Amino acid sequence: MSTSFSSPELLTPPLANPVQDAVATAVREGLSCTPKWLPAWLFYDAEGSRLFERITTLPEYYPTRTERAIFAGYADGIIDTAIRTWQQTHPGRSGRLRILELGAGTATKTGILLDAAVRRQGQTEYLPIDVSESAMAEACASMERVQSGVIVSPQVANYVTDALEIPQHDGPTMALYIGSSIGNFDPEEAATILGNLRRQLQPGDTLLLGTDMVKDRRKLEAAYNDHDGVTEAFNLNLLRRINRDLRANFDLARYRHMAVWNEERSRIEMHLQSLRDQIVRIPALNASFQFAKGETIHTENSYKFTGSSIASLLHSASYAPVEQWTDEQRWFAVTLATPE
Ligand code: AVI
Repeated sequence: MSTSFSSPELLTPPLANPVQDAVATAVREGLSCTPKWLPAWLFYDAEGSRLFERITTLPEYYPTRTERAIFAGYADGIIDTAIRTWQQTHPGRSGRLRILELGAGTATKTGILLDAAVRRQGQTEYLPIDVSESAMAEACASMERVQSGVIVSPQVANYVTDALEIPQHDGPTMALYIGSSIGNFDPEEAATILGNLRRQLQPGDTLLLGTDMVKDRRKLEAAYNDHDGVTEAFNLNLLRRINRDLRANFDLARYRHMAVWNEERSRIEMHLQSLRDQIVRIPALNASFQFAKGETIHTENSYKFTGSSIASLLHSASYAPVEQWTDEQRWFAVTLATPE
């Protein structure tokens, strides 16, 4: 059961900034639903971003290192195929490949592809697009420090909610959406994000999509229930963030982290489960929310893919697959696709 009720006697001053406004709207909406849920972007305050970086290095969390190994093994082939795809629609023309990325990349992963592009053509332009100005500044600084021959042109924009505007270019563009970030969206939202990007791409341009694949349940669940409790801390940090941003009084000791494989929907679901009946006050919303013992807040979906679900996602956003690279166990796939 969930109830929210307002307490007019506790009117508090308005929130300080647009991020807090967005947090307030999301929390009010999500905690008023049955079942309760919160959007996964709320994870990524400074502490949440730090915890996510730690997750990517955990022994149980195989996606980051598996994707990185695919890039390390096939970067030259990926760059070659992207250029060849463009040349097939522009016979006799040449032009430098530029690399665009949805989200601010890391030098350790995106850097492998940038290096391969620089090896092939001397220099390359890199256009990261991210909603967070600070994440972008950090990413650009590290990228320019490590990569010679890379010209970084960052753009701050919300590619999930807003249409994109990419500067014109006389040559191929390869757009990266890697790290299985697409997996954190429902299939309809995922098709919208790829469709918005698709409208900015020219014939012969390419999308490089990184997707985590369906595999043994134990392997999947272990990746989200690590031994050191880093994913648990990442999940619970959401409540700490709400306490800070909205002056709420969540007691973190009264919730437990849960991550389970939902086979029917092909996704890992993360939840925070209330360990007792309790009421949480959120003064910035003038509201209280009731939790029954055992009730959960659904905090994240992480979809896992098969060859055919990748093909149908691409098709739903009007892309045709060109080539795919995977690791030996087929735990992770990197697919190059072009506008249909
Ligand atoms: C960012 N994203 C692809 C991660 C994932 O695996 O879905 C976020 C994450 N959540 C818990 N662990 C990692």
